[in-house]
Amino acid sequence: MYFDPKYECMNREDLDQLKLERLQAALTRISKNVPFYRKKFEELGIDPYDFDSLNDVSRLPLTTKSDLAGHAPYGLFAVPLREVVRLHGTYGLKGKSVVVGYTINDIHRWSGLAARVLMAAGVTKDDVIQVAFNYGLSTSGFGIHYGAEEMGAAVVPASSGNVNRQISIIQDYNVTTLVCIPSYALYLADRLEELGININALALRTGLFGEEAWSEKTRAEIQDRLKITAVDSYGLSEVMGPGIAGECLERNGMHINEDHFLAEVIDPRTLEPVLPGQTGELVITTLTKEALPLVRFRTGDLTRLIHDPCPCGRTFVRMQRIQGRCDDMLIIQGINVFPEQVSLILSETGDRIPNYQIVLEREGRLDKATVLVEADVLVPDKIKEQQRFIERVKQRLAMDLGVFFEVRLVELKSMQFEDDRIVPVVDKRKF
Ligand code: DLL
Repeated sequence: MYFDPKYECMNREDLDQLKLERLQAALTRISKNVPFYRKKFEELGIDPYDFDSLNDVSRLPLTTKSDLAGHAPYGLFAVPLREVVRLHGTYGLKGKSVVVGYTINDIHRWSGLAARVLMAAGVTKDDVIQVAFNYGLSTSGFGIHYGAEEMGAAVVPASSGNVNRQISIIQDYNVTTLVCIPSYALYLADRLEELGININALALRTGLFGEEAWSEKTRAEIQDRLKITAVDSYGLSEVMGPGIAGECLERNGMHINEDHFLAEVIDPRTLEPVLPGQTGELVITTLTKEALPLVRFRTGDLTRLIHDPCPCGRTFVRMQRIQGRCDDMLIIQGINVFPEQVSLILSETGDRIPNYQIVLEREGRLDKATVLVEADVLVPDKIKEQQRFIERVKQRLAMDLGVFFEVRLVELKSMQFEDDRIVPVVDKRKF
């Protein structure tokens, strides 16, 4: 039973007491086992053994993606590697990876939380769940997969891509629940229509979506086209993966699994907490993670917390759907991409970093990414050389980032400028 009213419907006072106790235990464990944090606590005069109020959380140090990348692969782990049973990864910064690890207890908790998110979305153990997220280093596929198994549902690990195969699986396995990025759901809907498949004859009834920004308009369209209830869910690899927050059937904000994650919203410029209910950057402290516990991790995601009671009875605070990013991270086809990755690849493929611009559009339902690169001189005898350069850049982008980019050599004047400077990213997508 993963709808766990004992926790999910706890009264605020008891919940805050539980969070405080878990935070105290986490901080003492972290201070003992992670030199990076021990040093930070000492510098800030924080005694983790004497931390007795949730109001003091804003005194704790913030953690950034760069901290994780700077200590990669295992420098921030709080357990020895022999206790780690799973590793996933995501891009750090400055060409480095972030490695995230889990003990067996972490995996059990993660599965339980992913199951909770699925159940809040109305999924039951009688459902057949098609997971069309990436499996592999990404946390997305495995996170939901284990959650689905944990709650006793039947899970089909379809993984992403190959729309016709996805459709055959939906039909042949009597799939009731689709899990993917929202733009892909609309792509599937288009393809189903093109193939003349009667949606009403399918067993689909629920969709759990996430990994990229979407809107109420997109939700309405998915629900209407696929005849399902479409529910939003949120997570990020550094903190755990999917399972951090998810909507209930009220579909008015995602309940944060507060018994395992302490959420705050800060102003990304001043780093001070915003007033209750205001929009800012979501910051998360893990309360129960063993292998890679994080203190006040800056997610880069913009949202606001909704404290009003939810008619579903869950008392966990809700976060509004993600409003955007406060850094330059792009999400293309559900994959996180930093412009600096593109610049690094361009510099490694040529002999310097050329002037370039990333252009993002929607082609049909899916994201289309193009890199415009300034061509030195478009002279006929250089055409072959330029063609080779384009192919090499395309290949590197696809292999290193997992995203297919068009690459076009253009004259500088055809790029978009603002105040005499090239706009690094022109995002024409509408969510
Ligand atoms: O996207 C984990 C996940 C998978 C969440 C499946 C939900 C469903 P990452 O690849 O590390 O992990 O990407 C994390 O994706 O910081 C957000 O910017 C974005 N993101 C995740 N969920 C949503 C959402 C997974 N529901 C980054 N709406 C996060 C908007 C989302 N953006």
